[in-house]
Amino acid sequence: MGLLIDGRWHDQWYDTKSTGGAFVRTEAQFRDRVSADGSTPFPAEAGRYHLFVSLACPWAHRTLVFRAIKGLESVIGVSVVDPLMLAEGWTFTTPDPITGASRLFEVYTKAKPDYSGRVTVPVLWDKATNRIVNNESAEIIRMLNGAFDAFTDRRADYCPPELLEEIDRTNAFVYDRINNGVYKAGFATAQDKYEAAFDALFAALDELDERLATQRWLVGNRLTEADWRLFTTLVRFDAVYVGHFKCNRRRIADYPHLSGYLRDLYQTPAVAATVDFGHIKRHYYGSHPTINPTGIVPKGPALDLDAPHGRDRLGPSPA
Ligand SMILES: N[C@@H](CCC(=O)N[C@@H](CS)C(=O)NCC(=O)O)C(=O)O
Repeated sequence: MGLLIDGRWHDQWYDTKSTGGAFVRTEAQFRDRVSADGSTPFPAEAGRYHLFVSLACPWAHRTLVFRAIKGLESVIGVSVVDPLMLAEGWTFTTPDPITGASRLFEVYTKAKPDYSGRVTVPVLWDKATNRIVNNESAEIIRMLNGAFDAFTDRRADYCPPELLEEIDRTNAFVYDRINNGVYKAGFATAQDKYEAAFDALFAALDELDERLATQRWLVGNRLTEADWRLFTTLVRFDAVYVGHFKCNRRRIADYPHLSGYLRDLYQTPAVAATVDFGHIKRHYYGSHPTINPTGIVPKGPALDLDAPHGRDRLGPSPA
């Protein structure tokens, strides 16, 4: 775990001292866009763009879900980093064939030799210019949703304009309380910061469970981006966040509606193949020695995400 300063790697853990024990996520720095109409320096093309992901990371997982549900597997390539993130940050088990890098920070310095900041996944890479287009998952999934429709027959729009405002509002709530909420609980180094994140997280899960009692999806009674952004946290919850991040008031399996909702999303065509519990568990339990010094990976829990979800009666199935 570390970061680049003026293009040089420094091995250091997150600084929570300056924030009284609270974990504060930093902003991604590469924020360009791929455009369908060529209005940006990165026009949509088949075979030109490449994703660097960890199968463990919930933010990177969003981009894999969108690549899968939009049928872009042959349009956008993927390199997967090793599950463990230790002294050199994310590394490749064997050198990456696209860039020749053996550590993800080399991909960042190839794009920007004097880069300063965290070296995070996901990364959307442009093979034509050897540049990073974007390293913010929220923006990458918007591009995958809309910019590559000329290259796929799966053109469902997960951010329809008439629902955008409500999607953005739901995303902001889910991001703060749930997606980032589990990290705020897990990476806190002060009891009060942990408890505040814990309370906010479970209040939000209770609220969503109630909402999902009468509707199949979070927004507008159709499957949208908001559901996928919640999915990547829910699917890790019982396997990792309950134990490793101490988010243990209850499991997703104990929620009457969130549990079926999670199975519904998991069973959407092409999605289960994006979920790798081996990587997920090895990464979290093995990469945070301050939280789990032995690195022992728990064998459980037994999960059955293929069980019937019974939610068809509440709304339309995915397009
Ligand atoms: N804003 C980023 C956050 C990505 C992120 O924090 N990824 C984590 C993995 S789950 C990471 O690469 N962390 C490495 C680090 O912070 O040094 C996004 O959503 O794309």
